[in-house]
Amino acid sequence: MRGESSVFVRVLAVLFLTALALLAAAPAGADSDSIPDTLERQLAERFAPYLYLHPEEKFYPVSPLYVLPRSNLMRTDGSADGYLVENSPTEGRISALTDPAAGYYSTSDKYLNL
Ligand SMILES: [Ca+2]
Repeated sequence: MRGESSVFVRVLAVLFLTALALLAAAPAGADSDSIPDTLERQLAERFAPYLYLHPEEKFYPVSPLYVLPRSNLMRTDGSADGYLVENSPTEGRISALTDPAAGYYSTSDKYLNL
């Protein structure tokens, strides 16, 4: 019994090392990683989320890159409205603001005419 489990562990180890070798030898693909691009596409298609919108929905999802240039970067100062930090912030500017306690927020109603 003990010998059987030892063989099983060896087989698993060989399979694992073979899988690692196959991944390492896989074509890099256009993005230069070790995962074949066709597999990436298949996984993306298989697990892509479905988005169902109500037939009367007025506001459709848009890219953040569309909204950012039409928004204001604001910061709280204890008042009800806060203050303007920057018009049309870039994604680089927004991604640098990593402290949630700093009180930054965005408004876009002025530019999107909501
Ligand atoms: Ca790839």
